[in-house]
Amino acid sequence: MPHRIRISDGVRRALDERRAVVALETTLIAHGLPQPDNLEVAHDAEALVRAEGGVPATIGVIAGVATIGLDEGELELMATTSGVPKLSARDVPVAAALGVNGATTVAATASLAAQAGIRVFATGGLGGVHRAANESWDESADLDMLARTPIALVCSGVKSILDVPATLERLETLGVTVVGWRTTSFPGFYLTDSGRSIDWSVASESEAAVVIEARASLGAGGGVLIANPIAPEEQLDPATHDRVLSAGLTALDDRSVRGKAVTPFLLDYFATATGGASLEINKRIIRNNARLAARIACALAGGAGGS
Ligand code: PSU
Ligand code: MN
Repeated sequence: MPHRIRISDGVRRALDERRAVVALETTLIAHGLPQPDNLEVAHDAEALVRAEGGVPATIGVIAGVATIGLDEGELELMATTSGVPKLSARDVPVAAALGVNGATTVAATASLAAQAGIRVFATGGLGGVHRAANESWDESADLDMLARTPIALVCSGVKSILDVPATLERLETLGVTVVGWRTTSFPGFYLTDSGRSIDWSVASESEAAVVIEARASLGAGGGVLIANPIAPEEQLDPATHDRVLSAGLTALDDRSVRGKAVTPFLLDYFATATGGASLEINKRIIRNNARLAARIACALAGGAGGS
């Protein structure tokens, strides 16, 4: 049998020693951010996890092997090779069979991380329900995977290019535990507050760890979403945000952009229309979430979750 999953030595050791490990995804590197910012952020996220005493496990598919803990060369490959396919969970087996490289989405990364025994995962934004999904049926596999996978995902909500209220409804239906980091306002990625509220918040890393532990102990399986907003003074100016979003959605319609191309188109539209401001916020969000995820993983590893 070929080896389908490879765990790097460093990550393997950390897991054996029950140290804090944080999973990181590669779709945001290969498809979510432009060069050279993508590689810079990938490095920063790993360094921030290490600075908190954790071990980063960036996940992707390398020559058909699902790799937990990419090395420097593999990270560079994800960031600089054009045409690396975006792999959701359903695509990973095909990439494995064909022996190709691929960047893993939240859904694919969460599934692989949990299989390796990793409990905490950081990203920028979760995939969600697209606008007009009632006609297109376009809902990210991230949501269903989070419902089925025992992992805690630290993110800053979903981008406003998606349907935020519908995404929250689906998370409820799917039984994903959602808690805000020191807030009951659901973050709106570029914005501190999406305008939607959530029921629960946690006030500390150890409180987050206790929620994660409780979810695991109660035997329901499934994941926890920890929603970490960008600070109000660092968010995109809300008026600018609203203006760019509505212009971007119009441009989308005018040019009949659909399917997988929607997100890259709108992200690029935002970056251009805000003179790069949205990109800087995107990068900051990923760094913040990596740092918080590491702190929570340390609290879990240190027994703050009780076990
Ligand atoms: N949201 C972002 N940036 C991203 C993504 C989501 O703000 O790069 C990526 C993540 O990897 C996520 C994926 O898992 O897009 C969702 O894609 P889809 O909607 O095709 O499931
Ligand atoms: Mn989709």
